[in-house]
Amino acid sequence: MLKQILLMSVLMLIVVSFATGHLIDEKLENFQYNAELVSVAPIVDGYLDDPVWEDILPAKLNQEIITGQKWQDEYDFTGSFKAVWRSGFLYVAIKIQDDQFEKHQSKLFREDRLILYVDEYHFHGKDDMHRYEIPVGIEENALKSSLTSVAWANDGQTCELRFRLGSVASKDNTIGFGISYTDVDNGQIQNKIAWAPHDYTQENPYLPDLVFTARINPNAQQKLIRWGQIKRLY
Ligand SMILES: [Ca+2]
Ligand SMILES: [Ca+2]
Ligand SMILES: [Ca+2]
Repeated sequence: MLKQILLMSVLMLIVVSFATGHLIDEKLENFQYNAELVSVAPIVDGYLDDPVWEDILPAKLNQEIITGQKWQDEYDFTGSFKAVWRSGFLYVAIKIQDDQFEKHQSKLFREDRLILYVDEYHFHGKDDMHRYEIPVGIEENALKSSLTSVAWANDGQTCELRFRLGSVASKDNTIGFGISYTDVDNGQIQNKIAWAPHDYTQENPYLPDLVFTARINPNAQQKLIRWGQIKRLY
């Protein structure tokens, strides 16, 4: 019985620390991305010409998370992402410029790659969440995980991702979300550049917030026009 009580209180402690987790880290306060609900989902083909991306604000990958310094070297790397949601899916568009792309190497650690974290239940700890390592130019479809599609275009300079999140993607809900680029130049890791606040490093166990926002009514019946159909008319 005592054992059970002890176990219960340990569990309670864990739940409480998870629940207040996002308040622990001051750097991450007021740092979030608002993913907006859209009436037409983008086509996940790697090309960012879907009309839906035009009105969406980008967030920059400009924090070096090995040193904790602000990333300044735009010749070496620049990157940004946008995100929207629709019908239980989160869509992410990524733009990358790298002075030296390292693709299709025999070893993953020699490849330029994106690292994404998705914490659907907003625990804000990196230990128990989905982590995706996506080498530049490597496409995936129908993955077993919640990341269902990965598509690249423009020689690895643009990428689109689709996550199946079900009811987690609903108005005003918040998830933990991390995105960074591991820049390998000359066969060696040079930098890890993330979307993160100033002073943030990879040792930080907490993730920034991504909030599902909706200016349009998520339940209104929308006439679904796929951008792919529009594209074929041109
Ligand atoms: Ca597209
Ligand atoms: Ca580079
Ligand atoms: Ca590189």
